[in-house]
Amino acid sequence: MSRLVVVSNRIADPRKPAAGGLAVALGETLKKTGGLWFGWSGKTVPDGMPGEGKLNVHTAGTVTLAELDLAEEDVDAYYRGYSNGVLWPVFHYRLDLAHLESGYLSGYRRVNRLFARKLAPLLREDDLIWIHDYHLIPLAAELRAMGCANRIGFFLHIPLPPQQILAAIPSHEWLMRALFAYDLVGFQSEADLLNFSHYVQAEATAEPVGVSQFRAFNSTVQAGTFPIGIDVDEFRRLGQAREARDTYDTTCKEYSRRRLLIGVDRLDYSKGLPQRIRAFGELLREYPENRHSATLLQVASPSREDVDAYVDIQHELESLCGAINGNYGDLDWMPVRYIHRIIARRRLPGLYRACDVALVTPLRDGMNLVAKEFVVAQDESDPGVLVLSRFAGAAEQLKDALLVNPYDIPGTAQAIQRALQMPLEERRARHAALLENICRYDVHWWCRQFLETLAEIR
Ligand code: ADQ
Repeated sequence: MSRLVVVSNRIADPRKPAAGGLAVALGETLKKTGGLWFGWSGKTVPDGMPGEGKLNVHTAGTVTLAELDLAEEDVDAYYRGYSNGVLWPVFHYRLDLAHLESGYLSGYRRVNRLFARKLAPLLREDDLIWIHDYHLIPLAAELRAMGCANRIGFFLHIPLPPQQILAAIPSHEWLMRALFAYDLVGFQSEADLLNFSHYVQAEATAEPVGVSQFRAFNSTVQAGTFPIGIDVDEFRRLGQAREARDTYDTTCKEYSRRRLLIGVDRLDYSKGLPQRIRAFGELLREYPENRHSATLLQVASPSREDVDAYVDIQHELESLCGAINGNYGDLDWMPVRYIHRIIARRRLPGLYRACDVALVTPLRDGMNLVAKEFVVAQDESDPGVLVLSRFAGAAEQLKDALLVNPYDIPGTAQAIQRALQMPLEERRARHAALLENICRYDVHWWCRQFLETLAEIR
């Protein structure tokens, strides 16, 4: 079995309890193969020179963690600038928020080259390399330029937009050509793969040569869909532990005579939070029986607060919640509880279980794991209902959720009303179907599926 080398923007120590499903799943394979995890430490070197970085290598059990400190100027251009100011908005279909005219590209290339330079000496001939996400698209091309002949796979955690949107990035051809340096490219959904296929046909005057093999830029690449899942067993274990049970008890007690709806997200403009709050307001307006009865608990964790668009969405959300509470709230009832904070992972299953409805309504999302976590946390004999955006990658798998168009505010309000009134039998049937899919395609399946496909490519 080859050693696995994982490269991602940030590293999570797989031994720490706060590590999510991804770290746990990758950690298992890394442990088995005595693997290496390489990424940015999240720290900057004071007065560091652009393109230079300090590498710290340490071991955690059988796994080696290699963390790179970066120069402040590089973090500005590579991370805040190009990754989060250009690629994130464009890949989430938001050209209006993208800083396309910026000069961040050179910093993005510089840091990818630095990653390659620091990683190359640590590599062995038969290592299997797995690179993650939009921060590192050109990394394989940089490694190839240094003579690396290893098998290299890439997984995109966020959506790939249609060709007409991608083509707005001035260097889109360079970016997409870089994908052809990989042996395998994985997407979250069929929609993303289709967009890739269209891009290749439209831009590269080339035909796909087979179901999953694409030819362009004088080379071929295998691409497929590998929808990411959650660690179901780990999440169930968390749900049985004391902290989750306490959270369940206190939440049930606090809202004893009320219906509870929940949203849990990073505070990001892709998550459709203002539209969701408006839909909840519409619910109270259109279906007055929910006044004094339904409460929306929205937890939004702080994210990328040094990027303007994120500050704007925060203000918009605060004012929307304030307006609804002002209009409909009463001495003994607040319609929206908005919490701008991260909730400890150990408490999440208890919180989800105490809620009647989850609102997972992103405008665009690679997958969305909250949808899957909510389903797993439910009591099977009396489960809550998932209202899910059709624009989340998860919608391709979770067809038994109530699928909504988050831009359609009255339509979403109607779906929420339906969720609140759904008879027990229908709730159970939908929940069972969702759970079956989520258990079958869990994060371990995803990890195995990708790595086996990569290892078998000729
Ligand atoms: P994210 O955009 O970060 O990830 P998502 O999949 O929704 O989104 O959530 C990741 C995790 O963060 C979940 O486990 C969730 O429980 C946790 N989380 C979110 N908000 C939280 C809060 N306020 N408090 C506590 N925990 C919170 C990217 C892509 C997604 C894709 C993942 C994995 O954008 O589409 O599903 O990667 O590939």
